[in-house]
Amino acid sequence: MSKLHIVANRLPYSLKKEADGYELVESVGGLATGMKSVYTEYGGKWIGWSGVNSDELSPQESDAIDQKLLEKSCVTVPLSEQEILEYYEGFSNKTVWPLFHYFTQYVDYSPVNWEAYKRVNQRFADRVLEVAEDGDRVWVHDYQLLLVPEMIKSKKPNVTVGFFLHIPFPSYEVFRILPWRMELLKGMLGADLLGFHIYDYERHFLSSVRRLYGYEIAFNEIHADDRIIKADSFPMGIDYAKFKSTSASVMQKTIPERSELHKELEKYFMTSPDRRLILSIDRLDYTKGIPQRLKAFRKFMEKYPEFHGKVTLVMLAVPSRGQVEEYMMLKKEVDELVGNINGTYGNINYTPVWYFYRAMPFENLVELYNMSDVALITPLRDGMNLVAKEYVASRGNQTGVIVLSEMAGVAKEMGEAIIINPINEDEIAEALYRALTMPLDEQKQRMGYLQERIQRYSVFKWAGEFVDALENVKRIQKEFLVK
Ligand code: GDG
Repeated sequence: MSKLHIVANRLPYSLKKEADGYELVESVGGLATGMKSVYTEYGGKWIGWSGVNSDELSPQESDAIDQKLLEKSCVTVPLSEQEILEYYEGFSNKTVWPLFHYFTQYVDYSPVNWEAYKRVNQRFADRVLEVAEDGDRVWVHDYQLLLVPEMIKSKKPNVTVGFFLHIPFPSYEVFRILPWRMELLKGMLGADLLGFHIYDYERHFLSSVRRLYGYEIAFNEIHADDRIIKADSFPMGIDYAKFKSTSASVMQKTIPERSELHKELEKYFMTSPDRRLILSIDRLDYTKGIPQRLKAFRKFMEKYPEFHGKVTLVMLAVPSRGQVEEYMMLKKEVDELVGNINGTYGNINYTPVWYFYRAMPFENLVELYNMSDVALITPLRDGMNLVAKEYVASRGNQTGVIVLSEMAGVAKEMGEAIIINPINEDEIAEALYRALTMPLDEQKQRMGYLQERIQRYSVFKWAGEFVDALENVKRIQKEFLVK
């Protein structure tokens, strides 16, 4: 049977330093969950970085780690401190990330980082070429590895390559700004199948291919010289059953068994039957629209004094890329806004914004999903946004309302949410009012539809469909050659 290998910047395990060496810690992220089911089923390897700076490892430590990971079918790509700085924090996160999210003012055009990006992409591709045999399939993930598909294809044309982009692909007018636009597209076009979360990103990609390479495009097939390449949209799902069952089990716990957070939340609701909770969860990233969200909440407080003392915004901001200047500035702005709102509207018994700048254990996350009346999700740009889907899966009693940015890929699947423009503070304030006063029957009806839809297209289904589509491309390519 032909194998299927996964390539991603990170492996599905991270390393934890213990007294007697490094321990593997299983990653619980959406990608790891979905992909594990795939690469283990098809007997392949997962190729990626372990998350550790290779300069800090002795050759013996490095060998021991590689061996441990190989037992889990993982192949490591080592990265030195300099490479982490230039390839990962540099070109990936200071060039591609802001550009693809339309933050052109933040884009860093460093040729040194570009050179490092090419070198490190080549190293990933070389590792793939060591393990992939003719007839195998390789599925490459995300914006850190845009050059890898072509680097594989040019050496092993009989390996079928799939690529999935987890972030938006920007419009041609934005993409063309990049001095290395031709090289990036060439890298992506090494794939036989290119996947995007939604049709808009696929369409932007095809338009860039047409304009920059002049290839003929028939519907979603690119006729690139002697090859057929397909682009399609695959909206990523979640492990729905896991959120649903964890949510049910945390709520069934007896009082002494409950987490501290759970007990605190219960205390909050017990003080008055009118108490409401609004939830906001994301990495602290400028694409997520966090300051705009806080300003909209402030506006809501200003306009609707009857909610003072009754509504709290729980804001979980997970630290991210803290060494990058724009992220430090964002942190400062968020800290100040939270202080301003709490200073203005809080009192000894009431704090309008509960702000957590840290990651929480999975169980606490699900408790927050389960116990919040409203999910406030307002990114300025977001490839998909899995938080919205996780909130839906965790709503055991089918109540709850989502206020959702039209700029998130997930908005295409969630017509039942209250859709807003994330820059429009007045609109968000009104949406919050509408969400907090929505009759329970209407909430249940909307949530019922959402649950049905999100449950159907889980992360497993998503991965399965991508793999099937990869097979299908092989067939189309063969037919094309016969003609
Ligand atoms: C990229 C794209 C696209 C968050 N806080 C905690 C925690 N999380 C988990 C959530 C969710 C994940 O992190 C965040 O996923 P998102 O989809 O919202 O966003 P990105 O990290 O930006 O991911 C995005 C995604 O790729 C997939 O293609 O949807 O658009 O930007 O799963 O649950 N998990 C735990 N504690 C926390 O405090 N345990």
